[in-house]
Amino acid sequence: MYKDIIELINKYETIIIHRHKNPDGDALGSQLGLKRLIEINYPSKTVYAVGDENNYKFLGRMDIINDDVYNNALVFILDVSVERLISDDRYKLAEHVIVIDHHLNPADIGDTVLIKSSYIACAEIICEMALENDLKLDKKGAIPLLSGLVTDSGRFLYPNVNATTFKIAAYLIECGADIQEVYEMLYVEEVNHKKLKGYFINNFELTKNNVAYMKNDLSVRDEFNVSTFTVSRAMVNQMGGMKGIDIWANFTMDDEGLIQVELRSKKISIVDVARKYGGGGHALACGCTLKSFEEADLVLKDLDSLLEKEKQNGQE
Ligand SMILES: [Mn+2]
Repeated sequence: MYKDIIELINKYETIIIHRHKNPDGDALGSQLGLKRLIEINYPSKTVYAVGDENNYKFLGRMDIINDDVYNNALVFILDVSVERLISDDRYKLAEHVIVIDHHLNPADIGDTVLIKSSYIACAEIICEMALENDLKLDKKGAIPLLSGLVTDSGRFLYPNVNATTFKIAAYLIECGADIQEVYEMLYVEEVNHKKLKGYFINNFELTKNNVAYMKNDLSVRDEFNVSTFTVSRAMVNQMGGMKGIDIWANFTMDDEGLIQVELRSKKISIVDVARKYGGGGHALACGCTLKSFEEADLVLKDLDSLLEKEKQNGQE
């Protein structure tokens, strides 16, 4: 599969790299890392990275390009494989679209699709491709890729971290990425962000079988002066890492009055619950969107009964 992708890179002169909307460290890191990888190994090619920007833009800025750049171009779509989540839909103008992703959702887009759902980060797949094809990588490319690996593995804490994760990290450090520099860049916090964490730690509630949860209306976002995304995705793991709490859920109202749901689990797969409510993701980290906080109670009930079943199995 990597060979097919390398052949396609060889074939095209213009390469444009997309990824999901509201990029996280892995989406941007994979995108900027792949851009640099192609630039230094194929200096005759012109490579662009496009999409929306958010507070991760310190990793690198996006290119602004005209529609005609897509004529006869090769497009990569990284860290996402479903159409509605892709940032900048002009990828449709390209001649060939390659999707590289590590999420469980079945792809609904792409001429060449590479999904490795056991991989912790999309950056890990990009690095494996580089390694297997003896591509050169420098510090400028290694830093965003290591940022992707670090953020999607929760600083090497998440349960699916394995030997490969560390091999890839070692490779990136050998290529010049300084892990302290990366941590400094990623984890020095704003005061309001730190205080929001305190708010979560002090206010989460528990269901009967200890699903930890928070229901955040718009006042939380406003009080701490952060985005909905920060309250939702960035805070969910404040409820993790506690003895006796195996599942945690974060329900956050957005501007449209919908409830953004982030679900996490220590070991039991919860992705079927996310799917039941129209969402998806990974086995232990997934999400969905709900219409109301009443619906959130149904999700909590389903999660709680997973733990109830687990408890009964344990007693048998
Ligand atoms: Mn990812």
